Amino acid sequence: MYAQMIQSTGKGVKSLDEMDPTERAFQERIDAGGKIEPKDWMPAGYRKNLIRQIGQHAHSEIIGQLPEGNWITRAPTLERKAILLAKVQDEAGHGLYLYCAAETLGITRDEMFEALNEGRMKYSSIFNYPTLTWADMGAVGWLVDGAAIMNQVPLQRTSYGPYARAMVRICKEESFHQRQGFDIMMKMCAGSEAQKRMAQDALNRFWYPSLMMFGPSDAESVHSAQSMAWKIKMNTNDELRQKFVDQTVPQAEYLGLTVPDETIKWNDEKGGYDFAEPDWTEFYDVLAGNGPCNHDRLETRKQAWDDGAWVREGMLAHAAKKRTAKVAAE
Ligand code: BYC
Repeated sequence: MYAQMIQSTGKGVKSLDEMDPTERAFQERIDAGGKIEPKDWMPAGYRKNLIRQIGQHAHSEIIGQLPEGNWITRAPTLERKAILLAKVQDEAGHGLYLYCAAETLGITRDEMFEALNEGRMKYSSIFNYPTLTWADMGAVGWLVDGAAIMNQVPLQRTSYGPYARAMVRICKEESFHQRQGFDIMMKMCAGSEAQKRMAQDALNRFWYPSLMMFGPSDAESVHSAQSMAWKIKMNTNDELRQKFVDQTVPQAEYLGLTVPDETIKWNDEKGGYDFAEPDWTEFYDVLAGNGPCNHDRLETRKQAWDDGAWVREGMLAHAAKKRTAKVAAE
């Protein structure tokens, strides 16, 4: 059933006049800034689209631990190791809040994991790129968490209550993550020539994949129109990408690094930078499973799922035993 639920929602958005009275009341409540709670009536498409987006978001947090977890044992100092460990643990927590938020919509965590492992649910394209040097930990914090914040701060106002509330805590933690990444970049850029070259190389490799995190251009976005009407998304993909570029270019200048886009130029008229689009063929290729790390990431997740089977079975057996004991005592 949920395999069908997580398929795409079409682009067509009904006007108020085309809605039946229940749908219309629902839409008017959203338009007035009201929150939708788990037991409220909601259109099937709203539920389906939310499960898709929150589920994908949760999976991204969990898979997002892998490229950074890879560096915990190799962090250059004990302090950096402790900070990175805390950050990776935060990502696990974000995944768990988000799975809980999705569960309030009637899908189980097991169903979501199954859909991820079978490739029926996505996770952010960014995590299919490798983290090759310590500077990549800086670039991931600065750019990837920076992009995440840009996308997630508005989601604190999303119409679905459990999702909006989960985003409040997540955003606080993401701000710390972004700062620690920028701090690594500052240290590397103030270090030796070799360290500065590593920082530049990390920016070169993570710039375009970070721009891709915001999704396809608005013209190609399948879900934006309906998601914005329902306030599942608060901004379009291109709006957020533009804001991210405008925020990040001065930060790169501050670091003394060069954004790998020769066309980047401040545009007075629009009050933002003109910049080159990412290679969308590469984006769709990564989404299709052909990025440098897709195979590795999924295999690691499946292995973790299989390795954890004994824990799940043990906990279920324990819960069943407790239930039986409670019934016997009544
Ligand atoms: N990667 O109609 P569109 C983090 C898919 S976690 C993969 O524009 P939508 C972090 C999209 O799903 C960051 N797939 O979609 C964690 C759709 O396919 P389906 C995750 C992508 O949903 C640990 C199709 O392309 N953040 O930051 O309106 C450590 C058409 O796209 C991507 C969230 O998930 C992508 N980049 O907009 C550090 C935030 N882009 O589902 C950091 C919540 C698009 O029809 N999510 N697709 O098969 C969102 O805001 C929106 O879902 C998106 C995409 C902006 C990502």
